Formats: sequence, C-alpha cells, structure tokens
Amino acid sequence: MKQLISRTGGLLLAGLLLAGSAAADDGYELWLRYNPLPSAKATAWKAQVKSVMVPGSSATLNAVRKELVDGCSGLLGEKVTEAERFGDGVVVAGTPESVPMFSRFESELAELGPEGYLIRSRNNNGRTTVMIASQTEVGALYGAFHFLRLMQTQEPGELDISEKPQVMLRLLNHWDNLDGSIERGYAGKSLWKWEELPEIVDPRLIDYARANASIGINGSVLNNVNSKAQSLTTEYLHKAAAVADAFRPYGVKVYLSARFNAPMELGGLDTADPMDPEVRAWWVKKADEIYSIIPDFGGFLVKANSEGQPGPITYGRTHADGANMLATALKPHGGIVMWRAFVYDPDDTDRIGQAYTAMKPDDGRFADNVLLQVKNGPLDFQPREPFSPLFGTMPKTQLMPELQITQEYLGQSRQLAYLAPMWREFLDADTYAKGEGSSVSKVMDGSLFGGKLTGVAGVANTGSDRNWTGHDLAQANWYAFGRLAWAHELSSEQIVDEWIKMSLSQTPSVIQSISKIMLESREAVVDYMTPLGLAHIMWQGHHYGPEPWCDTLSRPDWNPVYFHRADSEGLGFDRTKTGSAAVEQYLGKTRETYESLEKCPENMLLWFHHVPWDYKMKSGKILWDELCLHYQRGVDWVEQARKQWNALEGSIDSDVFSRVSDKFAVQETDAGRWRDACILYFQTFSKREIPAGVDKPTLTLEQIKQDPPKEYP
Ligand code: GCW
Repeated sequence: MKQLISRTGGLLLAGLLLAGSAAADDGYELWLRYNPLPSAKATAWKAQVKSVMVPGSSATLNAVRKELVDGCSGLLGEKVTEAERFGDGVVVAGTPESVPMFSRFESELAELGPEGYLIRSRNNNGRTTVMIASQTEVGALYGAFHFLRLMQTQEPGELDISEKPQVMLRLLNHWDNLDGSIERGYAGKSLWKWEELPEIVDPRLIDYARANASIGINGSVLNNVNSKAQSLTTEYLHKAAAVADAFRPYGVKVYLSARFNAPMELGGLDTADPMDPEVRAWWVKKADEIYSIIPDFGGFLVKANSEGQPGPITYGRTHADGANMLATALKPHGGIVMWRAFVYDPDDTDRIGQAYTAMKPDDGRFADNVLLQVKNGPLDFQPREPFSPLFGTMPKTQLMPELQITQEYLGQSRQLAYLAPMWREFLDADTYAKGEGSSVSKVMDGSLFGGKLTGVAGVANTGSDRNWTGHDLAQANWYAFGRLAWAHELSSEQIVDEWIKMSLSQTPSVIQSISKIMLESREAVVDYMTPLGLAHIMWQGHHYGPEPWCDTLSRPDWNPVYFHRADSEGLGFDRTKTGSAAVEQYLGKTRETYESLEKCPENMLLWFHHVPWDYKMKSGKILWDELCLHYQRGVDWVEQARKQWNALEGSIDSDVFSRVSDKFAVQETDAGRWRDACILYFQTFSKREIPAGVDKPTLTLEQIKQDPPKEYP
C-alpha cells in the first residue's frame, strides 16, 4: 500500500490513485516501496519513461512487466502504460527471443552470461528509449530491478550499463525448523508453513522471492543446518517443490540441509558410513527422487560432526569422503554440496584453530561440485573477528563464505547494527596467499585460485513479522548481503545510500543523517560489547546481553571465561607461540602483524594476545582505562544516535519512525548494561579504579548477575 503523506511532505496523488486509501507504512514493502520521487526528479525521469514494453507471457516476463509498470507508476506518480510498439519514452525489456531486436546484442550478452544484463538508452532527435536485455528472462528481471533502482538513486541521463554477478551462488541460509521456529531468528516464525504445504502456498513466498530477485539472490536453503531427516521424506519433498514453484519465476532455487545419517533414520540402515555401498546407493536413490519432484533442485547444505550433528568422522572417514559421497549422488542432476567448515572439538587446545586443523588436510580432495562453506571468522559470527585462516590456505578447494545476516551476537532485532562495514572488513582482508593483494573477496570470486564454482551464503534475518526483519533498519542487512554477493566491491556507503533512498527518504539531509547513524552502528556495538578483540562473552544460550563471568557450561569452549582469559595480570587470549599458536595458521604479513603485540591492530589485540592491565596503548592510556573508555564510547554513541533518530520525527514515515525509536530506547538501556556488567566484572581482576569519563555503574555486579537479560522476544 502506498502511503498518502510523502517523505518530503504534501499529498501524493499517486498514493491516492494506486492505493485508494491511507495506510501506515508497516515495512512490508522493504526497498520496493516505489513511493513517488520528489517532483523535480520525477519530471526529469518522465521524459525518458512514458511506457513499458515487455513482450511474452512466461511467469518471469510477466513479473518483469509488472515490476516495471508498478515501479515506474509509483515513482513517477502517474500510471505508466504498456506500449504496443517500440518508440519514444518506451522502456523495453526481455531476451533476444522475446524482443527480436535484442539479437544485435547477442555477443555482448553471451559475455555477460546467463544472469548478466545490459541497460542502454538511445537518444534519437530527442526521442529516448531504454533497453534492458539479457540472455535469460531472469537476467532481464535483474536488469529491470536495476533500472528501477537507478530511477531512485540517480538523475536520468544516458545509460550504458553492463552487469554480471561476481559470484555464482548467492544464497540465503534459513535456520528454519519444521515446527515453524527459527534458530537464531528474531523476526517471528518461519515463512514456510510446512503444515499447509503443498496445498496452500502463502502468497508471501512470492514477495520473498521478488525481494531476493531485486538484489540478485538466487537460492534459498529452506531448513536449518541442524536438520531433521524428515525434510528428505517424499512428503516433505513435495512441500519443498511447492515452494520451488513459487520461487522459480524469480530465479530463486531451492536447496535443503541434509542430515548425514538420513540413510539410518529414514532408510533403516545400520550405518551412515560414506564408504558403505548401501549408504551410497541410498543417497543416489534419494537424489533421483528429489530431482523427479524438484527438477531444478539446487543441492545440499551439510553440517556434519559439529555440535552433535552426525557425520563421516564417526566412521573414521574424512569430511571430503562425506561431502563427495553426496556430491556423487547429486552430480548427474547438476546438484552441488555445500559442506560446512564450522567444526570444533572440545579436546583441542584452541577452539578457533580447529576448523583449519580439521579441513586443511582435505584440501584438494573435494569433488568439483562441492563447496566448503566457511564462516567469515574462525569463531562464530562475533561483532568483530579476524577472517578465518581457511581463506587463503585451501587453494585447491572451492570456498564459500558464510555470513550471518541475523544478528545472533549483535543485539538481535532489538539493536541497530548495519553489517555492510563488517562484511567489507572481511572481504578486504588480505590473506597474503599469493603475496600482497590476495584479498578474501578474490578467494570468494575465484580469481585468486580458480575453481569452477563460486558462492556466498548469508544466514537470513527474515521471518513472519510484518516488516520481515523485526527491526526496520535490519532490512538494510538483507539488502546489503544481496548487493555485496552480486558486486563485492560496493562500498558500505553506497549500499546504505541506495537502501535509504529506496526505503525511507529522498531528502538529502535525512539521507545523510540516517546514513551516518547506520554506518557507525556496528562499531558502536563492538565498543559496548566486545572492544579491543574480546569475543563470545554473551549470555549463555540465547547470546543476548553480557555474561563474561559464565564458566558453568558443559564444554569449556562454550564458556566466556575460556575466551577472555582475564586474570590478575591482564586480559585476552594468547594465540602466539607462547600460547595456542593459532596465529600461525595465517600467512605472510597478516601473520606477522597479528603475532606482534606492537603491530597487532588494537581492535584485534585481545583476540591474539594476553595483555597486561597496565600495557600502554597507542593513545598513551593503559589497557584497563582504554577498555573502560571503549565501553563508555559505545554507550555514548547509542545516546547520540537515539537523539539523532528522534530528530527525524516528521521527516520520515511516522510508523517507521516510532518503531525504530522504540528500538533505540531498548538499545540504550541494554548498551548501558553491557558497559556496567563488563567493567564491574573485569574490575575484579584489574583491581583498578574506573577512569574519569566513564559513568559509574548504578548496580553492583551481583545485582546485574541476578537479573538475566530477557530472551527474544
Ligand atoms: O553459533 C552457533 C549458533 C547455533 C548454530 C551454529 C551453526 C545452527 O549458536 O545456533 O546452529 O552456530 O552455525 O551451526
């Protein structure tokens, strides 16, 4: 529904025309709101966009046409018609088959590949036309979304755009359980209502697929990596097929998490050993069945021998043995396996080094339709981690980064953390695998080591909440993931600028103010949760709020005290030669830098070093004071950001404004709690005064411990 009051004020005729009634902005339409552009901009675009022509009647071409007609009409504030013929002011989109004159682009389109597209404008004696062409219909859809984005982010002008994605598999991972709950989900229930499928397909699934297509996401793993074998039963495959049917017109393929011992649980075998002929035959038959039900099924994602999940190690086999068995079954159908590297063993010396120890020996042993899916950092989606050393040290394996869009450790959907800066830090990190300039993004896009398949996964932050992501501004993280998956060199600034213009406002001062808040938000979370390289000191279980004192969990490497190692001498985990030596998994200058107490970036200091409380930091202050001041700085930021947000009242939609304003109030309280809890707790070791400039806690540590933070929701 369009709303009646524009961001810039005033009544919008278009809103009346299109919606017919006033409606509050509930956030449902994401970045596809298509609210009318400011009038000068709309007038300028009207010269170029008068009507839309998308010949053909396939589901995808119908979607292209609808998107262009609705989008242009909304943005220009007047109904844009469908043209019968090509002429002045016509936007034409399709493939060389659906638009024969596009055959002239055939060689260019071949270079752009099946998902690439070009957008060209032609100006003949004042008559302008826009052409959006691709080899495939889905590529044309991507082009249409790009054109609509241009209308919102730029002034009209000559267009000569050629685009293709830098990474082939751009997937969301849903940690959705079959009972509708979502592991680490903070935005309601699962979007897939398994009990209603396949008979009833929620129309919302189409909006989900459309939103993904608009940012180039081309696949979804529907079920949790902590998976149930049930999702591979014939009954559930038919349900997944109904979802695949809804997604297909938008180019979104369906994948499933596969439980490694399904041959035992479903097939009644007494082993899941990947070398056992009966087990192998079971998977071949299962793959054949899956493809008979979902002909374009994408493949399997597997969490094996990790946190209680079954896997090949149990049978004395390797990860590669397990992955390759599944890959063999999927291969004849064109399917792939994404094998997760998130493994750790309680007996090992340092949890963060274990994925490397477990996976590195398998380098070069994985089949060519396997990708090793590796979390960005070596631990677990912390507010700041160094990149995982697997990027750079497995040159003969196709690696696929796994990012977490849902904010498990970053304030969930109660706190603002715009994640593009965190992902940029990761993508730009230098692995030194082939000398300077061997960035993680080059590992990801295949340009460093080659490899046939490339991919990136994001653990989704979506759910059944009306606004999809719980926190309205967290929509930007879904958006940013898709944009970076498509074009990994985009800056955090550009992405947030696009998102704000498409979602919240076209007014420069408003854009500037929101953009500043969002760009700074993740560093503030680091400051008030885990500054200077601290990690994993969140409350046990739900991971919301601080619990640095926790030492009661059954596995030592689940406990915060394992990670921060505070004692009377100092703070931090020694990962140099004198400690766990995990730093030696890094290469070249990266390793040298991290290894040296002096050279290690201060924002990673306590990750790699156990540092004395009175160690002199670059600021000239001692570690203890610097630590406290970081906590304070984070809290101060939230207070300021909240004020800046509240000053936007009246300049953006009032409903969006108040929802976010309410979230900021919670964030401010909870950031203060982080500061107080951590300072009071670490003070029991440092035995030093809280420095000037830091607010004195109002509660005692005991009082804080007695009042656990509330679990979502
Ligand atoms: O960090 C842990 C999460 C688990 C998750 C696991 C994983 C899906 O707390 O909830 O399980 O990571 O990534 O497998």
